[in-house]
Amino acid sequence: MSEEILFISDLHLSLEKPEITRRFLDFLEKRATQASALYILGDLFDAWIGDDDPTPPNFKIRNRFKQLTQSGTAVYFQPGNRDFLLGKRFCLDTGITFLNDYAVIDLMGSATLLTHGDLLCTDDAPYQAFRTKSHTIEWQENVLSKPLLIRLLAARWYRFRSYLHKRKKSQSIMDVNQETVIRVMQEHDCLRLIHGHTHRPNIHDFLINNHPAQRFVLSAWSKETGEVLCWNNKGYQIETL
Ligand SMILES: [Mn+2]
Repeated sequence: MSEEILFISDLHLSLEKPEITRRFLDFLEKRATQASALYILGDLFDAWIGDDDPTPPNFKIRNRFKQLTQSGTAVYFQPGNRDFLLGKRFCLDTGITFLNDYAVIDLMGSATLLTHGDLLCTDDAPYQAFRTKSHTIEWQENVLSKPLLIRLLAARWYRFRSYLHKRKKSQSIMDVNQETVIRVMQEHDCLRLIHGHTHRPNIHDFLINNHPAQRFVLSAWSKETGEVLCWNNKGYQIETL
C-alpha cells in the first residue's frame, strides 16, 4: 500500500455546528484510518479553554482520536489561534503528537514547512501583539488557573471582540504577508509551505531565489462541506467530503 498523508485545518468545531462535528467524526473513523498520517494545522476547535473542559463534543472527539492513533494512523496537531491552549493532557489521552508553531516534515522527499498561518499575517499588528502576550507562560498559567466557567465566559467575550475587530479590518490585513512567507520559508530551508487560517484555499506558485516554490492554503470546513489535502507518492489531490 502506498503511503498517504492527509492535511486539514480550520474545522472550528463547536457545539453550535454539529454538522461539522458529525462529518469530522465520520472522517476519523473511515477516511483517516486509510492514511499513514493525519496533520491538523490548527483551529480544529473554535475555542479551547483547557484540556479539562468536558463540554460536548470534546469527549467523543477524544475517543475517536484515540481509536485512530491506536489503529496505526499517526496524528499530528499544530495549534491555531483559537485552540492554542490545547495541551499535553489532550495529546497524552489521545496519542496525538503536538507540533510547534513551525514544523518541517519530509513530504514525499521534499522538505515541507507546516504552520497554522496566523504568524504569517504580519500586517495585522494588533493581532500579533495579542498573540505574543497570550503565548507567554505567565498569561497561559493565569488563564488556565481560573475556574472553568470564568474561562468559558472569557472565551465567548474574546470571540465576540475578535468578530467586532475583524469587521473593521481590511481583507488584505487579514491575509499573509508575502515577504514574511518568503523569509520564513528561507529560514526553514523549504520550498513548500502548507497552512490554513486565512480561509482562502488556494495553491500559490512563486519563486524563492529563482527556485519554484509553492504555498498550499487549506480550506476551512463549513456546514455543507469539508476539504482534505491528500498526498501520496504520485502527488497531491484535494478531496471534498
Ligand atoms: Mn485561524
